[in-house]
Amino acid sequence: MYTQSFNVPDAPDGKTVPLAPSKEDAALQAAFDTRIDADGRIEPQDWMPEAYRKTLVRQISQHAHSEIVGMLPEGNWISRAPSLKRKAILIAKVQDEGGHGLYLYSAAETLGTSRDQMLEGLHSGRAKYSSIFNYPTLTWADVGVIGWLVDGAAIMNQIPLCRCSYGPYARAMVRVCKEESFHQRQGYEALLVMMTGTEEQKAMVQDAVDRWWWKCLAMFGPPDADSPNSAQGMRWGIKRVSNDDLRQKFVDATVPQAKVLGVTLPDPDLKWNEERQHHDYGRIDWNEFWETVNGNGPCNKERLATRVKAHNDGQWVRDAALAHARKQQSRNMKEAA
Ligand code: BYC
Repeated sequence: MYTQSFNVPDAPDGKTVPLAPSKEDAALQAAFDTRIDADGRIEPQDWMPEAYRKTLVRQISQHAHSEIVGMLPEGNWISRAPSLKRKAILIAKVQDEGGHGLYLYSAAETLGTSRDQMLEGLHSGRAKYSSIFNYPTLTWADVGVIGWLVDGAAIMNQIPLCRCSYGPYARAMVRVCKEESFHQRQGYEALLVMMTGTEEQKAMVQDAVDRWWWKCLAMFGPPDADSPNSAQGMRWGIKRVSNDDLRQKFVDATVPQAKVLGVTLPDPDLKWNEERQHHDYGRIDWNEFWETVNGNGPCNKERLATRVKAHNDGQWVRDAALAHARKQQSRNMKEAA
């Protein structure tokens, strides 16, 4: 059976072969459950159930892929940034996203998967990455809106991951979140400046908000009732807050920010609900979300092609780094001999 880059042995009739748990496995499982129930951390050398390992590799590798594919829509604007200051900020941000990908691939590697395997999943189109990066960045205001809303949504989702039960993922997320916070602020600040500009600039910001708002709400994943991985992910302390609860937190946090900025969020049903003490919001287009997740969004093919080309073009760098490491190793061995 194929499940997001993994092969599990199939029985001849196509059903997965269940392995009978040994006594030792049962004791290890009990120790694992006790640690999870006590809100403890699992480290790479610890025993863990195969399903826990696979869930983590699935989530962390998808997350890593999102970071490096996320470099592309904004990277397109580096050469067109409106000033040296904005260009320097954008270069730093895009570089940070590359770094996040590296921390996350490293965290996933501690679970026994290789970077090559993960990248093969991405480049062949089998692995998922965040839906949000399959939309075009049409104007400079999109760069600001990605910082404000996309990174804002990412922070909302990622802060609870700093408390994930798997140690290397949780630790990687601490640094990622600090950097995402700068990303969100730089985006909001760029938009604030545009909103003090000409009518044309203000319209550009509003247009970008109109195009990105609903896509950002979908980023949190399907509604809890349609989220096959949520219950187990939360039981294991990988996910700490559900997709719908994070989405609600994001809406509640963003409404006042939009007011300060002077933009309208494109949802006629968006209003404060006194009883719930939260904002109500309209219906998300889940058909469009699934189309995009399944490879048919506006930019899926373009993003993947750019990513594969960048990887292939970088082959000589990997070859050179490897040759250098081999030379150094043999020199060290000669010196030690
Ligand atoms: N896009 O059962 P569910 C960033 C998939 S990087 C695509 O709820 P789960 C940034 C999901 O994978 C942002 N697919 O799953 C970077 C699952 O499919 P599989 C990335 C999505 O795992 C650069 C199926 O739908 N952040 O912000 O419990 C520049 C059912 O979903 C999406 C992370 O990756 C989506 N939006 O929850 C700027 C955070 N949503 O795997 C910004 C870490 C769902 O069963 N990941 N799917 O085939 C998570 O927190 C969780 O994996 C999710 C989904 C909340 C995304």
